[in-house]
Amino acid sequence: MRHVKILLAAAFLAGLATAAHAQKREVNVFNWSDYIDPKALERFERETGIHVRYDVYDSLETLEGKMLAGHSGYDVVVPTSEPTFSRLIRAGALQKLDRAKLPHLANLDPALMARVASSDPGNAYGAIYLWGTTGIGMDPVKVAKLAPDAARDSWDLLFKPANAKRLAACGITMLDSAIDVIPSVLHYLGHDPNSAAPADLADAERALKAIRPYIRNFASGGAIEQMASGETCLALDYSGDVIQASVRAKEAAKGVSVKYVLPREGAQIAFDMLSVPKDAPHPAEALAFIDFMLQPDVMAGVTNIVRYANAIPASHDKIAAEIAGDTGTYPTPDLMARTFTVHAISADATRARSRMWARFKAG
Ligand code: N2P
Repeated sequence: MRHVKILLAAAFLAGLATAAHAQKREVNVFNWSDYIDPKALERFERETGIHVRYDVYDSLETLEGKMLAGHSGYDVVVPTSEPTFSRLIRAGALQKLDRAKLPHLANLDPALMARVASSDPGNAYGAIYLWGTTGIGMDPVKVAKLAPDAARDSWDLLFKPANAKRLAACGITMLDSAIDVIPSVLHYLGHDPNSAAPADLADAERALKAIRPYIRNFASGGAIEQMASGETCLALDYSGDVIQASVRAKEAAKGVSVKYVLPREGAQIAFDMLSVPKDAPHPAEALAFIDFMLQPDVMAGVTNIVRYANAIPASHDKIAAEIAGDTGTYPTPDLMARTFTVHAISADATRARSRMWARFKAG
C-alpha cells in the first residue's frame, strides 16, 4: 500500500514537471526592426530561463494599430515617446511599471527621463531604451558630384526641388511614415512641427509634392539596405539606421560611402520607450526583460550594434570609442539644442495628415 502511494506521488510530481515544462516561462517582445543586440536576448534566456519570442515592426503606424486593437499577445513594446507612447498611455493601452521590480531603472539618466516626462508624467509607464534623431543619410561622394554647390548639412539637399532633381539620378529614399516625415517638413518650412493648421499642412503638401517625382522609393523601418548597397544616395532616415548602413558599406568595400547628417535647421529627436501593454499575458516576465535590458553592459552592447544612443551613463565607458565619439549617435550640445520633439495632435489633425500622406505618395 505504502509502495503504491509513493508511486502515485512520483507520478503526480512527474505530471507537475511536464506541466511546468509545457508552460515554460516566456516573454513576447515587439520592437523596431534592426534595434537589438542578438547576444542580449541569448544572455537573457540563459540567465533567466525565460524564452524570448521576438517580433519586429517597421513603423509607428503598425505598432499603434496593433496596440489599439488590443490582444496583441505582446508583453514588451517600444513605442516612440511622441506621438505614439503618449497616445497609448492616454488610450489606456499600457500598464504602469511596477518600480519595485525594476531596480535598474535607477541607471537611467534623470535629465533624459525628465525630457520624456512631458509625454509620461512621473515616468510611470516607460523606460528609455534608445534614442536618436531623424535626419539625412547620404553618400557624400555621389552627392558632391551631382550637386557640388549644395550645402551638405541642410534639409535643402532634399527639400529644394532643384537639388532633389539632380540627386534623383543616384536615388532618393524616404521613410514611409507620415508620423516621422511631416513634422520634419513643417519644421523646415518654419512652421510648428506640431501644427494642425490646414494652411500649414497644405504648405507641407506643396513642398512634398514638389519633390515627389524625384523620390525613387519609400522605405519602411529605415533605409539600411538601400543605403548600404548604394541603391540610394540620399534618404530621410533615422540616425542609427544610416550609421548601421555606413558600417555595412564599409565592410562590403564596394566603393559606397554613407554618412548621417543632423541638418543645421534642426531635426526631430525621438525616445523609444520600453513599456508593457495593458493586456500583456506575461507581465512579470516583461518586467524581468526590461530590468535586464537596463544594465550598463547590456545597453552598451546594444548601442555598439545598432548605433543608437542609450540613456545609461554608466554604459558609456563600455561603448566603442568611435561610436561614443560619433556626433551622429551622440550629437554635440550645439546640434542637440537644435532638436525638437513633437506632441500628439488631435485625431482630426492626424487623419488630415494621413490623407495628405496618401495623396503625396500616390504622386
Ligand atoms: C528602426 C529604428 C527606429 C528608431 N531601425 C525610431 N526612433
